[in-house]
Amino acid sequence: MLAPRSSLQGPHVRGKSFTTRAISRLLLAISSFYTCGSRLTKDNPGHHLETMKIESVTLREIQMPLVHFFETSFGRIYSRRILLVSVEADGVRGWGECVAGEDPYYSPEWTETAWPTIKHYLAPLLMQGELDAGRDCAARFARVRGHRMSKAALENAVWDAEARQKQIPLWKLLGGTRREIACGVSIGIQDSPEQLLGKIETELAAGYRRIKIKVKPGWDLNVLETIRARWADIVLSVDANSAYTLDEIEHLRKFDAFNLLMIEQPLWNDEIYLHSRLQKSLRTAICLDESILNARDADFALEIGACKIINVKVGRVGGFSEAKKVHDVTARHKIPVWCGGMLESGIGRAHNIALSTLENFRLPGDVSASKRYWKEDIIDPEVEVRADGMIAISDAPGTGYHVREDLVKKFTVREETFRAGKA
Ligand code: OSB
Ligand code: MG
Repeated sequence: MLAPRSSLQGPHVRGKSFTTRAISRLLLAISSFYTCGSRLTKDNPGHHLETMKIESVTLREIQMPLVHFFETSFGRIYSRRILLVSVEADGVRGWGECVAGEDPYYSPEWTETAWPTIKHYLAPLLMQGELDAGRDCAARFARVRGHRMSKAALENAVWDAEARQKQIPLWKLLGGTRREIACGVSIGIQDSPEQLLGKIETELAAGYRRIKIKVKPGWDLNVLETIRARWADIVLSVDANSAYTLDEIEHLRKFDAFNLLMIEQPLWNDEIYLHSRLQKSLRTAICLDESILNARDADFALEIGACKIINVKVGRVGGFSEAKKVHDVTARHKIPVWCGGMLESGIGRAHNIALSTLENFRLPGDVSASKRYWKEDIIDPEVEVRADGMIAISDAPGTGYHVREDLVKKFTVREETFRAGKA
């Protein structure tokens, strides 16, 4: 649109017929609209600039032992099997992490479904022709139903590459504004309440701004009693990972006695409506995690009063573009969101940090320091949380964290590369 504008400004425009001049004016108006548009998006550069060609996708499985086991209402794990993807586009490399678990317990997707889904469907779709930007991936993948964590791994790698290509921070490309983000911790079910108290003590001393504990029948009210007896005022929440049913409503009402910031996903993972029934009889805010798979779900949940807070996990909703939409829906409903975690390596963690800079991420996320999970994380620097419980946001291009390919290589147990045109 710039070319017509400069020619319209030339002398040859004068002396043309009325109609030609009217058309010229119209073109001028349109072109200055676009010029103005570019100026308005200066903080969000790169819109309608260049395209990207994804030349190859590399899939790797890494295995990393956790520093401490992690137990939820669906089981305990000691180490992680993580799928990493990297994409090559016009000489830059972008990284993404698939947050699917080792088992199909948190979600139907798991490590072994993600690999062939990416290999046979998503990677070939991604390499078909050019892309404008990371935000175009969702439409590319639309024909494949579900498999959101696999889609997110690829889409986020493209956003990562796009930010590096444009030499701007990923958080800015996403539309973030925060220069530091607040951190909480998620503490799993332990062998004993004493062990749990010890963990909480450590995390409070480290400065974390919100403690979340995992609960299930038999490890809930008794544990909350013990915690509140010791720390009456800390910001505390619980996550049930769908461990209860509506028959336990009287039991769940007893959680109201503990001044909790929220109760996360108390009921079925695939239910929203029944949470609205529960929310009506609880004072404690319900936060939905597993139930929210996209922005429509969030809109529905908020419209019927199924929750007062939403946990956004970029993998669960299928990538950064859908996560942004969920964020925008919640802002419209004036309810806060926070960024959930999936025991990510540094690559997924860095992406969670970038997402958490969006305005409506108003509560501390499950975005905590690398050293809580790993003896050695695969990024440099590792994610560090300051003594005031905040993570400082880097101004460096991309995520601001460098992927340590030597360590990735050391932890890799299988690897495969797919190239454009060879699907
Ligand atoms: O429900 O938030 C959850 C970990 C795996 C699966 C589900 C959940 C979690 C966590 C851990 O709570 C959060 C973290 O990464 O620290
Ligand atoms: Mg949860």
